[in-house]
Amino acid sequence: MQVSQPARPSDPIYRRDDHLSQACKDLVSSLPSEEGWVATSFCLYQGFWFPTWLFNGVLACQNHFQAQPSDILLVTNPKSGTTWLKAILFALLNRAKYSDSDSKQRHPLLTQNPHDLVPFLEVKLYLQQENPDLTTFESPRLFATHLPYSSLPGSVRDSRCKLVYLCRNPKDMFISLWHYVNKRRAEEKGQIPLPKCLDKFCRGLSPYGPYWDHVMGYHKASLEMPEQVLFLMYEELKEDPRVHVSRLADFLGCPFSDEELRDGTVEGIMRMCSFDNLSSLEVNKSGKLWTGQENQWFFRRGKVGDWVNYLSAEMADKIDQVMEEKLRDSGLNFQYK
Ligand code: PAP
Repeated sequence: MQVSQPARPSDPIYRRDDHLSQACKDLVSSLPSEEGWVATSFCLYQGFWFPTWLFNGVLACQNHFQAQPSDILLVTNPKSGTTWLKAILFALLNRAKYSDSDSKQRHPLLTQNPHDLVPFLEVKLYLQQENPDLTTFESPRLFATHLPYSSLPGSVRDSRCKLVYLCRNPKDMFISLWHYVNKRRAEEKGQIPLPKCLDKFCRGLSPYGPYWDHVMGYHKASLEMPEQVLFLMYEELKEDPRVHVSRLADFLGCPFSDEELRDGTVEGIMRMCSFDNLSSLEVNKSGKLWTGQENQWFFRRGKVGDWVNYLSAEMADKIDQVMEEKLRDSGLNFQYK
């Protein structure tokens, strides 16, 4: 197993892989591996690059998660707007509970980070425990995952539960990832150089990458099974939240009533989940996740097109070209350049 840096007991879990079970160690050592972006390496598993520290969670989730038909799974490639969509889905599904002004003030999103309200399967529940007890989750259960479509636990496809996929312009996603990775690296390692990262990204070497295969897997599934998979784009959600949050509500079988459409319920959800609101809350300024990551790392700028501040024209072209080549024939194109 290739590990870029020996683990220290004080390192957070995402910089170590000494917690891996023997079965995971055996698997990982049999897989092609490459230097990771933070500390542990990436391993090519089922056609995608996974950070090795996650393998306990990935395998346990694939082996043990039993999806129910009423489950809702939020899926993203990292840095595509996961935190935002977690907040929106939570607020949407629980809107009846927090509709009057008293209960609005007790809204869980005001005091808890969206990652604590909507847990990841392989990055939390199945990483903490091999077979966690999920019976305390109320139906419809709301979970998140970054797993590629082809690597989802079999029960997800068999149960026909709902999947909501959020996709983001690859250049903004890449820049967001680069910033985030730098926060997770040990101080003495310094920043990972942007050109080095770009080169890896364009070779498909990013967490859960290749990015294009991740996106295409869910896009294809959404075309084949529109009742089961909804494909959304971060930029469209920003541009026209009313339309896309309504689409989301329709897809989940909880459409907005005429009264809700008139009384500003949709706008209220978007206000609650806005970058400005969430990032200004004390919990998101000072809190931490179970992994030790700071909640504020999930709120950087939340803008469309921020990549222009970091990528040269040549670097941007490199991403455009690889995306164009890989997505040709897929029917999917990123209008938000
Ligand atoms: P994850 O996949 O690791 O959970 P994710 O939430 O997808 O992370 O990525 C964070 C990005 O979403 C950040 O983008 P940026 O680096 O380009 O700024 C973050 O700012 C953005 N984000 C977080 N919350 C919101 C929000 N409420 N509205 C819009 N964007 C948001």
